[in-house]
Amino acid sequence: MAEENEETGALTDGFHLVIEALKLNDINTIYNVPGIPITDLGRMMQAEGMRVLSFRHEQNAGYAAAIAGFLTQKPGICLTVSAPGFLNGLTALAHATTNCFPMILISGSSEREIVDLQQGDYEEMDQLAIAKPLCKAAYRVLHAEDIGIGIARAIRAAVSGRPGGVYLDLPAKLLGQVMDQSAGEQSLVKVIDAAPRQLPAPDSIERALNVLKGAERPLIILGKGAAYAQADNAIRALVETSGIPYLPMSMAKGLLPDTHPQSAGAARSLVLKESDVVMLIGARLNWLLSHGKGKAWGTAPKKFVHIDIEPREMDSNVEIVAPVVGDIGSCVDALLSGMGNDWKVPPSTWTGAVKEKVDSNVARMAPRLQNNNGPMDYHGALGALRTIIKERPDAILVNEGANTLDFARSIIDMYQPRKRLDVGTWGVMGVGMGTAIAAAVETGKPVLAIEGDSAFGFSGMEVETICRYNLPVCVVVFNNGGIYRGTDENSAGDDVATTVFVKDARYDKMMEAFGGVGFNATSPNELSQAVNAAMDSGKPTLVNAVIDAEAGTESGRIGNLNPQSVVAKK
Ligand code: OXT
Ligand code: ADP
Ligand code: MG
Repeated sequence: MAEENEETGALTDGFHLVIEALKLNDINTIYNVPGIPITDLGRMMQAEGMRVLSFRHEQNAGYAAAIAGFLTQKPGICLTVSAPGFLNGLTALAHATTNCFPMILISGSSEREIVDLQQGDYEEMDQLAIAKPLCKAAYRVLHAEDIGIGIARAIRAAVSGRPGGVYLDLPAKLLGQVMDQSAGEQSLVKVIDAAPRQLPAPDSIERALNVLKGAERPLIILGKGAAYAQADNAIRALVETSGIPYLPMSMAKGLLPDTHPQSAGAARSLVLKESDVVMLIGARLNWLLSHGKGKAWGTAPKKFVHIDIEPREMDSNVEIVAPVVGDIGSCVDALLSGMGNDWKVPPSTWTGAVKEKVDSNVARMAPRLQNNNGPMDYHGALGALRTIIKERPDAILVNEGANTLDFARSIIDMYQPRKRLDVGTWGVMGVGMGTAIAAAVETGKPVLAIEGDSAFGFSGMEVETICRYNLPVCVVVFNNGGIYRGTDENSAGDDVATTVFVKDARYDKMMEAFGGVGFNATSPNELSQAVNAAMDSGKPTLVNAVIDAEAGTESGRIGNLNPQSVVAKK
């Protein structure tokens, strides 16, 4: 606490003001890697009752903070040292911004006077300038009396409007700056209504309802913005009252249970092609939706209704005939009340055709999920894990990889909102362990992380972190010996092919090295037993799932994005 000084009265300093400003705004969890100049800040935070989780690499701490923001609607905080630590955290900050997750990267920095004259300070870098293009806002605080306002600005910038990443630069000198304690207390700011509701204009609602009324083959697409908004009951009511089939984007799965009769998840191609009116709720028409045009969308003319908090998202790729700008909760409420009691559900020729396609795709997949082959294929292994999630619907599923991601997305049904956390808008590998750790810390729920062996390698060292904090995380590494497959060969030399890893690797031993539980599973039955035991015990566990090295395909479901050389391959 503040030191007593007989002449000037009680004093405080930058360290304490940062801590008090965060606590005043209900921010109590920090994801960090210690070092100069923030080691003592972490220690003091812990001493003041905050939860400070130390990672092995800032990128993983950053991914943890990003997903914490998605899960809680409060900015997740990642705390790093200067230059290299800051840069390690920056990928996650950019990822948070890209995915519209609220996060604040707080980094210590070197002496401004030396940095600006480029005189070679310890870890010298103009961090503010570097962060700026990669986040929503970037601030630097130079005076202790501005810490309160700086943190308030960072919080509001992260969560208001379209959420995103914010950078906050805290020079080393600032932390040690001293000021009068009561003036310090008065300088702190409690952010009131950090993400104010944004009501849609009534005429935009009327316009949207008119477009929907004229539809013969309407479709709702729910994106992760809808999951973030935590307007779960209203969204469900809108879908059910409208009678419109809906397609969940990956992280919106479970907003309504995937087994819901209106889910068109298993008829994706059909509904994109055949629909005539599409209402997007918290989903962008980016690459994941083929930009709203082209082959995936068929030749039938489309009209788009778009609900989003960010006005500039409208017409980003195609014309939006009914833009509805506002927060999803308010927009969905307004649409619902505008529908009234005499809303006409879509023709059964449309809903029946969608249902028929869903049923036939589900039935076609079902027998493949039953196989008990060893080594496992994706369907057998994921069939076993699908049952586990069905029986434990409140567990959180973390998922990354290529084939491991794409097969898991369509095979594993989700039943509750915000339970599926994955690679997001960039398809980034490496989010796995940070995401799993934050999911366990923020929700207290058991976590099942289904990881390609390549994907896992990006953050694998964090199994030590999982063991250190004894988190209820079960990691299943889909070990097919490589990126996409383990079978590529290099015909030109002794090095193995670029996509291939050490054969018969035992990732389970990594977890054992830190006191967790390791299993090697060679069949779906073994996998099921091992994962059930892990989920029952809540002990940190890693299951090495031996997958047929030939089972995957290049880049999973997005192989079409690979450029093709015009010169034949050797
Ligand atoms: O309707 P149709 O007939 O089309 O059928 C669809 C659905 O209707 C149907 N379906 C169902 N059928 C039956 N039952 C049910 N329940 C059901 N549900 C759905 O199934 C099909 C498919 O449905 P889906 O998936 O919804 O539809 P589709 O067409 O695939 O959707 C399109 C997309 C684009 C929305 C979707 O594919 C998608 O979301 N894709 C995301 C892809 C992605 O992000 N991939 C990750 C990146 S790949 C690559 O970049 C990798 N790298 C490079 C790298 C990266 N990424 N990052 C960094 C930091 N460095 C490098 C690397 C290194 S992946 C990778 C590692 C890979 O190796 P691993 O070892 O980790 O993994 P393995 O591959 O396993 O070895
Ligand atoms: P997905 O990848 O699932 O399709 P995207 O990340 O592309 O989802 O889209 C999420 C969208 O949700 C963003 O355009 C973002 O502005 C929007 N969004 C996030 N939170 C809210 C909210 N509370 N109200 C309205 N829109 C939101
Ligand atoms: Mg693999």
